[in-house]
Amino acid sequence: MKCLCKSSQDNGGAINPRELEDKTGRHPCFSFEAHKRYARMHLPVAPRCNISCNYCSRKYDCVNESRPGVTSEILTPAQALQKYIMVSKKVENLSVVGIAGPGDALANWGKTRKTLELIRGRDPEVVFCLSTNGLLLPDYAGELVELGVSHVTVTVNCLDPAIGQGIYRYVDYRGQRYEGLAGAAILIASQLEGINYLARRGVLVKVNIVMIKGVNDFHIPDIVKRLKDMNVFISNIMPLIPARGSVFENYPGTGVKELNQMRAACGTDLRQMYHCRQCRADAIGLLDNDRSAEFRTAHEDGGPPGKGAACRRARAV
Ligand code: CLF
Ligand code: SF4
Repeated sequence: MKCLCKSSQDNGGAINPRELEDKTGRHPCFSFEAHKRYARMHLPVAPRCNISCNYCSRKYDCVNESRPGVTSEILTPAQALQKYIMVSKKVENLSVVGIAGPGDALANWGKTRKTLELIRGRDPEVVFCLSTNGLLLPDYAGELVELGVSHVTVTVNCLDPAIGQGIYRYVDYRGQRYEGLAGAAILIASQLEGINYLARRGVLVKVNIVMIKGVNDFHIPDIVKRLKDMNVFISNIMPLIPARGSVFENYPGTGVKELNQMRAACGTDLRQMYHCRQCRADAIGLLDNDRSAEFRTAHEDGGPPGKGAACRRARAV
């Protein structure tokens, strides 16, 4: 594991502030205006996950960043490059390439890094975006900056391990499985360390929070205040969508009204995202017009959900 203590002091990383502003104006998730005009493409190269969220069903994409109930193809980095080349010729205003599962982008670091390297070799301009549960951010945040990843989303559902033990079943870390308080404490500490580092290096950080009634909803304003202090750019409070087969499958989902009330309350502290579409890990196009079905390839090597060796639980932006 790389220590981030020293390098986290500087803000002069690979990302130039003016360039970042320009990129954000073309990022459909970080800018409300941009979402009407600019398209993003997710590359599903990351099937494995290293934690177990109670709202996740491994049969579906990661609920943190993707919509439950839809499956994704899994691509190798070389296939991802080919797909990017093809899609970039056909989708107008494609400005962002994102890695959002279907598992955790950093739990599949070799594939994620290779994919970004291959695409950067072909396109020096496209904006790189990545979503993660944050467990391995202290390990890879420095490399993300070096690779030119300018926008990162981390799902942070709580700051208190006592709450986290009700949200996470286990955390696999450094070859060991941690449950309960211990697992939640490791995850939360990693998330905060990683976010701090990225924000100090000029990366724009979005934090997704899954709002779960009676579990973490009362705690969300405190999370958002802490995020503000850490210079997080925007928070995206998302509804719990009880997924069949997940621990929370019989929990009440979060209604639009209560969700928007929470967003409005937290909006006094931090910019809020209202236009998230909880998209798929292989989404392509404008947020309001997913064109992924047009581009699904015949060479997928992942097989249908639940049948591959790799975990398809993909969600957590
Ligand atoms: Fe993808 Fe996420 Fe980047 Fe956007 S999605 S990795 S930040 S490019 Fe966007 Fe989709 Fe909502 Fe995510 S609408 S689920 S917030
Ligand atoms: Fe959590 Fe996403 Fe991993 Fe599922 S895939 S356990 S939602 S981080």
